[in-house]
Amino acid sequence: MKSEILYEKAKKLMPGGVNSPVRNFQSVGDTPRFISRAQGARLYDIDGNEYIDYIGSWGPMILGHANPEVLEAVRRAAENGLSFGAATEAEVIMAQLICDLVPSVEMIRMVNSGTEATMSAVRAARGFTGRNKIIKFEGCYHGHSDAMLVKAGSGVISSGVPSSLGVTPGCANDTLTAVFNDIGSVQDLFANNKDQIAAVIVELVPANMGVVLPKPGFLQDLQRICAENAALVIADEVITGFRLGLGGAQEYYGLKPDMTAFGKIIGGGMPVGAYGGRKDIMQQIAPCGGVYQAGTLSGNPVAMAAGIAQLTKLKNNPQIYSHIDSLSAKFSSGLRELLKVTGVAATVNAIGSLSTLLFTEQEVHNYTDALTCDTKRYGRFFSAMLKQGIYLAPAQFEAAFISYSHTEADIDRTLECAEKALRAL
Ligand code: KE4
Repeated sequence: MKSEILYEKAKKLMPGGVNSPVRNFQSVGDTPRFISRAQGARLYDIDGNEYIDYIGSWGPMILGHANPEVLEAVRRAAENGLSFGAATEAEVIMAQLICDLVPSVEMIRMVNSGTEATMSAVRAARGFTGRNKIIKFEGCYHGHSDAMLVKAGSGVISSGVPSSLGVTPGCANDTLTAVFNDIGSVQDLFANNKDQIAAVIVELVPANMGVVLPKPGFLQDLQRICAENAALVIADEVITGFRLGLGGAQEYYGLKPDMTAFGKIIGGGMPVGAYGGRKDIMQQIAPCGGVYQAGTLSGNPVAMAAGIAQLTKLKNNPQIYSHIDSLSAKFSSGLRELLKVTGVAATVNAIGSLSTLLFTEQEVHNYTDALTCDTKRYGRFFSAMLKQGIYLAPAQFEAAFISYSHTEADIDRTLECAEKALRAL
């Protein structure tokens, strides 16, 4: 395969031959396919193989790849120049769009990735409260800034290293970890770190230990306990923002976080992140206040054009959400049916257009549950699906993303392939 040849060359030039660990198929024991182009719900690799794509660039491609309106907006913007390092109208339009669609966000700052968004939100929370400690949940992934790489999810779990080398004890000591869906673990941390906790950062629906659903009342209890302790809630909606609906997971669960981090969908496939929230907090950000944060390409006009086009399409066509959610429900219920008829020990966690097939006998409500998954078995399932032209996440602890370009026929075909793959396990 040309992919194999290119992979050998890539490995000599880049760690693991990739620019992001989850792409290198290590945890599924396969060879990464080098993608040449994508269209709608399809990926095409350099060997000419076609795949039904369930990654969607890890979430951004909610409309499907190469959406004509998004591409046209990028072309038009690019013809006017790629980057100015100066204020532009596009940033105002983007900021207005997000603030209109997410009521808890009164002010916002654009950055270039989800990592930058969460890292900056954490710094803002520390600056605003004058406190040092942060609570995160085991298995949640908030990007690769030092403070977040403690018992993190996504590629960190898949790499088998629960935390990263290179994160100093001083940094790690200020990151406390709680157990998702266990409100007592949060209460204990607040009791043992009185008046020291600046914020709790949480994926309202974790999707980096596989998809894990919040138990009824958990998020509401979390919000209440933070308020009682004068700590901020930072909702990491990098995946769920504009995915679970225009108002994201916070609208879905009726929450009002103090700050929210965004990424992925708001960039339409271009490098964009953002963080925002209460005006009194955001006013602490330079140049208004003493919390410094900056970025050469933040609010880049071409990236803004892509994000504005995608968000506008979503805003003007809310039926997109019922379409992707119903296809995803068909996918999840079909998988659950197949698990019954094949007797394979696995469980499906799903919400909206997100789902994960987790290869474990038990239910998965937190990080410890997720770690019972048979990742080797997932790897065999992944490879069997890939051979049939179905491109799932190349790691157990990720999500499958359905886009507006997927069809009923795609789901039917995927389920046929899944039956063959499950029976061959
Ligand atoms: P980025 O820095 O990768 O744009 O965003 C970091 C991030 C923050 N918060 C959440 C909830 C996230 O899921 C992510 C990144 N997601 C992973 C996939 N699980 C990106 C894929 C990758 O690391 O290559």
